[in-house]
Amino acid sequence: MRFCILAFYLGAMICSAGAETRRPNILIITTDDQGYADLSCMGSKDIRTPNLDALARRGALCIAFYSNSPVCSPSRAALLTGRYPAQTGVTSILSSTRHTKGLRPDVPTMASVLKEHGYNTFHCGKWHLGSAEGSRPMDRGFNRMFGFYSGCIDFYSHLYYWSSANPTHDLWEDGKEVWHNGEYLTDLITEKAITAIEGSGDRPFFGYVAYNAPHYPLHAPAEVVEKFEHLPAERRMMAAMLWVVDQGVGRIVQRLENLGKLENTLIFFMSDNGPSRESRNWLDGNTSEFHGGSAEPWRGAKFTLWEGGIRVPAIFYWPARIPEGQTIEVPMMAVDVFPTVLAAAGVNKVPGLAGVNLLPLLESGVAPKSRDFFWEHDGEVAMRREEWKLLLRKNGDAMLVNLKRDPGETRDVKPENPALAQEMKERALEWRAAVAQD
Ligand SMILES: [Ca+2]
Repeated sequence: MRFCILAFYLGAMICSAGAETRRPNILIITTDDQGYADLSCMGSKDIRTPNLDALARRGALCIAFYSNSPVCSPSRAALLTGRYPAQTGVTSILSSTRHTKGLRPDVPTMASVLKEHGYNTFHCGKWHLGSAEGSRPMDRGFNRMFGFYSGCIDFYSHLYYWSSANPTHDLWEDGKEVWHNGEYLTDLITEKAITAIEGSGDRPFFGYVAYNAPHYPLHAPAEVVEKFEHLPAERRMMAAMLWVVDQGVGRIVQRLENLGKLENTLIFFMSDNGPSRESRNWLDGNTSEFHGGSAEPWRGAKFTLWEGGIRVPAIFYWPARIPEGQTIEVPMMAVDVFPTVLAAAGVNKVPGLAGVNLLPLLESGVAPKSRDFFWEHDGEVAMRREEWKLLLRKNGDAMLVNLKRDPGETRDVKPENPALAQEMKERALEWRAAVAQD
């Protein structure tokens, strides 16, 4: 009898360990203000991203992937909660004092849900979803964290000193302020991410690695800048910063492989919004628009609802499940990542999510049912339905474009399609009213 009981428990332990090893690790990697065309696998001739290119080659490169906002905080809010920004309490760029509140407390995050289901969770890098106590990563489901709460910091001193705010030192580890004067932020983020992965042991992990590059200030190590000396000034620093990010991704992937974890790790990569045209990217006091980042072939950039502001590079990679060598043109968006991750982890659906599970598409080419996509930014609204896109200005003016025939969004075809324009306008306004009430 004793043997039978022992055998039963041993069997249960083996089953449970087996189930545990089958649950994938989840690693989300983001960059900040990296343009649609600013990876070599997206066509860049001067920016070199061999490690991200390798992930794209061995997984799925998504060429119609949308951020849910053209600016940092609401984009990240949507990614981490699976809801449209208006449903999270974060609809614009958050300020960066230590009293700034962020995500609505009642909204679960990917981290809080996966933590409840036994995942080790960690965040490294930029947060920008609230700096006040109660809003920080460890208040929102992360077991561990290393990084900063504000929108950007100096890459070497880790001070926030932008806009009208007074300088604020902004570097934290597991909720405590830490100092790493002179250490390059991108490398620190990589190192801490690797440490967190190593510390996750046998439990599956959920990691959110949010690089701040290539967001201003444009800083990179001198030896890396030298590699890109042949490029024009506005391109040189961007290429150098992205090179260090890419090397970091390569180091993380290599470590996962060495630990035997790579095969069953779902890696998702995206930029949070389009390239910045802000003059503060310059390093020479220039006050003209900055064109160091590229959203080609799209119109617009960060802060706009043109494709260039919201259409971003994205990659899904999971050797165990996602076939390699895919380039996917089906439109998808950041709020789809949460339901996709839940499906991958075998966790029941969370109520209130705005997106869909993309695994059937990624694994076997079964596209989600046709659906409408919506954005809202600074009083403007945009909607995409199939190849049609409607932009509603603050003053009520509408523009309808056909993305298939006019990818550069240059020609208003509302006069030829008045009924469709009216229907889409009504639907977009209904959507705006509905998410504002959630
Ligand atoms: Ca950004």
